[in-house]
Amino acid sequence: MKDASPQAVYLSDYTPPAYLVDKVSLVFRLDPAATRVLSRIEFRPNPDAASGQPLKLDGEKLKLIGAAVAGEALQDGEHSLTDTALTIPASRLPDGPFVFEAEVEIDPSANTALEGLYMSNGMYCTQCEAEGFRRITYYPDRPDVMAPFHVRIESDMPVLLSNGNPGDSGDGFAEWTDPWPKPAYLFALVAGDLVAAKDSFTTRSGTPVELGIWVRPGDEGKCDYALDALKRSMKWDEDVYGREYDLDVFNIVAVDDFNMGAMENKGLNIFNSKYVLASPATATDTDYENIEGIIAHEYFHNWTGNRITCRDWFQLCLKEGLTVFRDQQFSGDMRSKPVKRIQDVLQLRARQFREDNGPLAHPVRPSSYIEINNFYTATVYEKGAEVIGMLKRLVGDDGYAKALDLYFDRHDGDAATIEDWLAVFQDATGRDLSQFGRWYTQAGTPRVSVTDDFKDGTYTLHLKQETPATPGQPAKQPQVIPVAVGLLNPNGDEVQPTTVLELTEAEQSFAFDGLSAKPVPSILRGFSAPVILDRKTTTEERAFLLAHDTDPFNKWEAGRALAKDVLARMVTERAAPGPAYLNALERVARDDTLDPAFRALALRLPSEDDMAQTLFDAGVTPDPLAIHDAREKLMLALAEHLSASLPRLYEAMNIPGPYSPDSKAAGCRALRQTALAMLARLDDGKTAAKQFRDADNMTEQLGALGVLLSVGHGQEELGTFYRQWQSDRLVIDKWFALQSSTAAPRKAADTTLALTRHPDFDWKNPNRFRSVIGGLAMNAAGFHDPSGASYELVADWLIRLDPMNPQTTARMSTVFETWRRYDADRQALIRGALERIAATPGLSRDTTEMVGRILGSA
Ligand code: 0A1
Ligand code: ZN
Repeated sequence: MKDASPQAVYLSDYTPPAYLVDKVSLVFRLDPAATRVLSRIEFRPNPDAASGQPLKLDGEKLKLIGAAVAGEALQDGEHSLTDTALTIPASRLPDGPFVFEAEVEIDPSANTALEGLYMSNGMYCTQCEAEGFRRITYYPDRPDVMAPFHVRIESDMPVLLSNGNPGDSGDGFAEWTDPWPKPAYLFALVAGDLVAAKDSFTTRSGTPVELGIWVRPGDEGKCDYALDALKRSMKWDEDVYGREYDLDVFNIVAVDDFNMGAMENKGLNIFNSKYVLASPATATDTDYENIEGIIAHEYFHNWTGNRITCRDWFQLCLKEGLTVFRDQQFSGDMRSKPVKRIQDVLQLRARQFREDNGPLAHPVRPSSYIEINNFYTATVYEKGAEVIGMLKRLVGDDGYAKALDLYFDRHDGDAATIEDWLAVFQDATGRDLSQFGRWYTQAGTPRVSVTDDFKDGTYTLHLKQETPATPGQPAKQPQVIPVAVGLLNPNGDEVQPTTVLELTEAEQSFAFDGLSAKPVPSILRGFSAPVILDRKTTTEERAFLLAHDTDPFNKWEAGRALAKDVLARMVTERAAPGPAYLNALERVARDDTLDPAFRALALRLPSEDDMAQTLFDAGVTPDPLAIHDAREKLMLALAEHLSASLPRLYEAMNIPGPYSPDSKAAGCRALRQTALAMLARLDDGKTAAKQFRDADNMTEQLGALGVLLSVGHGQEELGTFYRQWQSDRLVIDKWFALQSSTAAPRKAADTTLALTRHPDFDWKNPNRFRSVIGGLAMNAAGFHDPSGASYELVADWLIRLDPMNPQTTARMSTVFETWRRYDADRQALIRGALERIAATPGLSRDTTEMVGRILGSA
């Protein structure tokens, strides 16, 4: 890990592998500190590569016991060994196919990075994406080398799992065969004292599949929802994409120590337990929603990622953008499409726009990287999904369906590229996508500015696009931007239903004629492109769209824009919130024809971070404390304005009967929670305290506790909560996160410091670390406290975690990515913290790259 001068890898340097693999056989003799891995790999020269090349196998942190080529042991001098590779010269290799065998020793118990084979709570598990397999044995660890795997696990652990279908098993061993050629990053092995929640699914062609969710004994009662989500995902992929599952078993394992959300290993998905385990008493509605989405995401990877994988890691969005797009479609179908779209856009703006407008901006398909693990980003995932949504809009639903069928037909079993993907769309639809391809190569969020005029019954929209410079990309070309537009008459009727304008030039005008009055435009309906829309407009027009727009996304967007205008004026001019906004929101709150989940979203105020970015974009240096205070005041003003209807709303959203995680019930609870937060401003938390006492589910218990803390109460309840849930790791994560993320701005650093001294602060567990340290960073005003205490605390902990777990440290360093938004004093403090991290001796390649890019020096 401790490379002195990390080297960048470039897309333009891609060369095909010198050798392909026909078959892999692995034997694992598991031992916590000295696991032996015996490999037998059938190689053959790649006909598409230059001949006579050496065999270069990746390998890190491996102790080589012995190796042989074509049955003959390698002698000293017949190979070269470095910290990262084993190389055998061509002269030592037979012409044509040959077998390579090796035995290595690894130490899973010392593996705190959670890449490769490691231990979590006494169980063995693996994480091989992106380049973890090289920590298991010597192998061409690159996604364009695909092979069938046979695995034998020898261990006295009761449950032994790997990819594919089960084979022989007996006392102390189990064998698995995966018939589908796969890259090494999809390899997985699990061994432990586990129990399964089981079910089955019959594919539409009649093949039964055994489903198992493997958890620690005691947790088997918390798998029902995940199992149900899995079966719904399997059915949905058959119905919507025509994709069937292709093995006899599908297993999921929940592990407590995991760097990311989950991993799509072939036939053996490994999940962060947070995205599997749920019961009404311990999981919130958001947890249930995340579980459904992530189970679907990993399952959908079976086709988009596993059957068709990426040629190289630059093509990561090929599998991730498409799979996110598919899981978003699925969740929209399972729940409410408009609500899902709004949630996805909120996420996109909070994570991807933030990234795209700062020092870490990079294209959906980057062209170079130092550490690939640093590119599992919102841009690759979420913007990658938006790009696919735009493609679908441009070619239409039928064109999209045809293109996807062609993609699966043409590329099944391939390691493909974005060029392959676009060629499929061109061939299936006849559309030239050369300009569209810029969405993959240009970083930055395009700004689309709009002006309009109306003359002689013709309404004209003038659109202009501009993408700001991003690191390494000073000048940008115009992109193809689908702008979905509808027009409303001043009386509120729609005169022009949604039509998609294709903005391809830097400036372009679009006319609509035959109109009797100047219409009100509803632009970028459904958020038809990931751009920032810039249009001077009035409060009245926004209130009009909030009341009348037929497009649910833009209806919500109008309310959002109103709130941002109000908040911006409260911050910059100390203006009081005006009646236009308060009355508009009152109408939403009282409109029982609207979906409660939609109303909850419409009543929710923009986050403090969102406001900071909005002000910064408008040329104002954001003061996080002023934003926090303004937001609190606006909340109070709203509460006072709605005071007559809040108790009724709170009661009306109380659904009788036992808790159910379905989206309708969750929507009611979300609106009830919004009402509770406002009520607390009026009754000093009385209703919230009662809800906390009476709650029979985690959504309401945690919701009440959060509200109590936000109005300066809840200390006693924090204790009660802790005592009740002390033995449930996932619930205690919430307990930690709530405190660091909601602490009063000036107390946030101290509160977090105290939490880090709590006996349950197991900082080596990524979930716990993220709860406490990540929670502080989410507390915008507390994180940016002018003393700099929070910056220092976060830096201290990143420095401490880095040698243990570079991946999680590097990801967490992005909390500093927005530093250039702030005033000179804060910038100096953050720079100091970042430089201190950068200067840490032996800092990992992961964190070195991230901190360097954030500082602008890499
Ligand atoms: N492919 C997984 C995400 C993932 C990526 C990297 C990991 O470790 C470095 C782990 C998981 C997904 O998209 O769900
Ligand atoms: Zn994924």
